[in-house]
Amino acid sequence: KYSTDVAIENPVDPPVEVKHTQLLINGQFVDAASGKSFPTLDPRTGDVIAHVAEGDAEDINRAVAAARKAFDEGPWPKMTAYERQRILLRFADLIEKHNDELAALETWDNGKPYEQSAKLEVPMLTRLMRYYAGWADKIHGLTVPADGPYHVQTLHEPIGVAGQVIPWNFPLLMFGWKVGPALACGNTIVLKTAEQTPLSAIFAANLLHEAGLPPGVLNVISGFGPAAGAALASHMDVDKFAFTGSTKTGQFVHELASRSNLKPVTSELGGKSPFIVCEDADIDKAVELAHYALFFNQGQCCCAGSRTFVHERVYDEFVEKSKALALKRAVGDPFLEGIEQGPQKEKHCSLKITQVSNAQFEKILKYIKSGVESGATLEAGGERLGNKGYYIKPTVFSNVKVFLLVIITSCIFPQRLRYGYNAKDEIFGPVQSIFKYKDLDEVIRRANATHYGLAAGVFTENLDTANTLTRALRAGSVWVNCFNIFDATIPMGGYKMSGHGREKGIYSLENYLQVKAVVTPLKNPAW
Ligand code: TXE
Repeated sequence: KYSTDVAIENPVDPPVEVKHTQLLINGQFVDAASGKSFPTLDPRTGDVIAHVAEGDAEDINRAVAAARKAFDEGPWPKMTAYERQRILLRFADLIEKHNDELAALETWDNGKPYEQSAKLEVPMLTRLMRYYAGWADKIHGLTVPADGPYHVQTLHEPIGVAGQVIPWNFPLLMFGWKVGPALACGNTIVLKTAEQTPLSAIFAANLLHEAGLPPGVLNVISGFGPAAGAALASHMDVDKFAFTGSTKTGQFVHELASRSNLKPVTSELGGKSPFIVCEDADIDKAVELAHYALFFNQGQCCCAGSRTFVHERVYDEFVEKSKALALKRAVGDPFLEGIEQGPQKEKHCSLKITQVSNAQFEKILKYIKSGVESGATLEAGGERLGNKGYYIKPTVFSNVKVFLLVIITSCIFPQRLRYGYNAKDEIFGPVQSIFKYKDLDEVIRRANATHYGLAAGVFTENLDTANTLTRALRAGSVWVNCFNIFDATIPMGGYKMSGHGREKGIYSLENYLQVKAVVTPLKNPAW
C-alpha cells in the first residue's frame, strides 16, 4: 500500500551537494550583515540539510541599493532587448544542463517526488525562461489616434526595482514566475525566498549570473517574512511588489506596500478550489483527475481541487473508487522511483513562531481530527505515516457538510475556529473532501460560497453544462476535463481573496511595465 517503513526509516542519500548558502547581492555571495544563519530541514527526517544566511532589513537595504543602481545607471534596462533575450536563453540552456542537480536540491529541501522535480518542474522552468526570453524584444507601445493636431504614442517602460517574495511549495517555479517577466521587461529585482526552501532559487540565480546577468540585476535574500519580507514590501526604493503566499500575509504586505510608497502589488494567495463531477462524467477518469487535482505535490498547491462536488447519482461509486485510489497511492522517500507522494514540508521547530505562519504538519493533522469530530466519514488515511519525518497518509472524507457543531463549538471556543473542519479553509495537505449535490444551480452556489477564487475543475461530457459552469464559476482558472495545467503561456491568478493580477502568459508583463503617453504637436496636421 504505502512504501515500506524501511524506506522511510532509512532515507537514501540525495544525489547532490549544497553549494550555495549565502545571500546574493550585487553579483556576489555574501553573509548576512548580522552574521546570522538558520537551518533548512530535510522533511524526510527533520534533520538539518544546511545552515543558510539569515537576511534581515539591513541586507534588504543593501540589496535594494544594488538593484536601484543597476536600474538607474544600467546596464540592464539600457541594454538592447536582444541582449537581454540572449542572457535569458543562455540561462534556460544552463537550467537544462543542471536539470538533475536542481531537481535533487528541490526534492531534498521540499520533499516532493524527485521524478516530479526532474521531469516536470525543472523542465517547466526551462520552458518559462525561453517563453519570457521570447517576449524581451516584443514589448512595445502603440500609436494613438487622438483628437486634435498631435502625434501620440505610448512607451512601455520597465517599472524599476521589483521586490518579490515567494513561498515553499514550488520554490523553483515560483522563482521563474516572478523573475521571468520582470527581467524580460528590463526591471531589476530583490527576491526573498521562503525560509523553508532557500536552496534551489539561490542555485538558479547563480546560473543566471553565469549566463551573463550583470551584477545587481537580481539579488536573492534568504530570510524570514517579518524581518526580510516586510522590509522589502515597505521599502521606499522598491517600485513594485509581487507576492505569493497565504491570504493573511498577502493582506499584510498589500498594507505595507500601500502605507510606504503606494507601490503596486500583485499577489497570488490561497484557494479552496471546487472540482465538479457531473452525472454524465466518465467516473473512472473523473476519480483519477479529482485525485490528481488534490494530491499532487502532497496537496500543497494553491489551486488544489480541495472541494470535490459529485452528483448524487454517481456519488457512492465515486467515493468507493476515490478511496481505493488513495489507499493505492505510493507514499515514501521522494528520491525513490515510483513514489507519488513525499513528506509534507515542515519548518524547524524554532522557526514556527513567525507573524502569521503555521506549522504545516500539525495544522493538517488538526484539520483531519476536526473533520472526524465533525461527523464526516473518514474513508482513507487520517494519520501520519511512520514515525520519522512528516509523512501523512492520503486522506479521504465523504459526507462532508458545513456542520452546525463546528459553528457552535467555534462560538463557545473561538480558538477552535481556526482548525474547525468547515471545508472552507485551505488545509494545504493530502486531504480530499467529497460533497454530494443534486443539481447545477445548487453546485454553482456552493462552489462559489468561499472567499477564495483561484481555480475550478469541471468534469462533464456535455458542452452546455461545461459552458454554464465555466461562466458561472468565480475563479481565475477553470479547467474542463483536465486540471493543473500550468503552461507558461496560460495566465494564472485569483478572483476575490485569492489575489490581485495574473502571472504567466502575456498578462504577466503588465505587472512589470509602466505606460508613458508621449504627446507632440503636429506642425502640419493636414498630413
Ligand atoms: O505562508 P506565508 P506559510 C498558504 C497555505 C499554507 C499557509 C501558511 O494554506 O498552509 O499559507 O504557509 C513570507 N511580510 N500558502 O506560513 O507566511 C514568507 O517568508 C512579508 C498558499 O508558508 O504567507 C514566505 O516567503 N513576507 C501559498 C512567504 O511570505 C512575509 C503558498 C509565504 O509565507 C511575512 C504558501 C511578512 N510579515 C502558503 N510573513 C500559495 N498561494 O501557493 C511571511 N512572509
